[in-house]
Amino acid sequence: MPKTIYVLNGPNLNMLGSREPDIYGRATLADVERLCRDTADKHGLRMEFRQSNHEGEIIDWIQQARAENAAGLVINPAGYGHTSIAILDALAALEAPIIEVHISNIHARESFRRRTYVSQVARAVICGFGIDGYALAITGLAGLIEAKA
Ligand code: CA2
Repeated sequence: MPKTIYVLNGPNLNMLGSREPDIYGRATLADVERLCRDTADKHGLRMEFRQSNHEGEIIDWIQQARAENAAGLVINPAGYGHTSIAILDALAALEAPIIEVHISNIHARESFRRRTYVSQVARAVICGFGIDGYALAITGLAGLIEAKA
């Protein structure tokens, strides 16, 4: 049975490709999903790919990942990474490895973007590689999952 990973995306990422191409590039969220699916397939992993503008819905999906014994989780929490203790609490209850991704280099932008609560519980953090960061995150996650098997 293939192992399942979750790839979760926070608020406004549904707008990728439509604005601010200098910061976030021109790829759409559908392009990100395709890249993630190709990468997950390459590693024999099943993938749930989701995006929400609602904090509670993201928390429900993190709890679902836990209930379904997901092998790992990649999250771009977007703005919620900088603000949401509730998402941090949900992630902290997950035993599976968590990889945090940001498309932009959050350390080279406004100072409020430098701190993310999610980083406290992430096994690894990738930022600044554009959407390729998602493929790097899934590849890294696959290595951790294999090492554990
Ligand atoms: O760089 C990232 O991936 C971010 O997580 C993106 C968030 C931002 O709040 C984080 O600090 C860094 C914003 C997502 C909004 O994405 C848009 C993309 C295109 C047009 C409008 C918004």
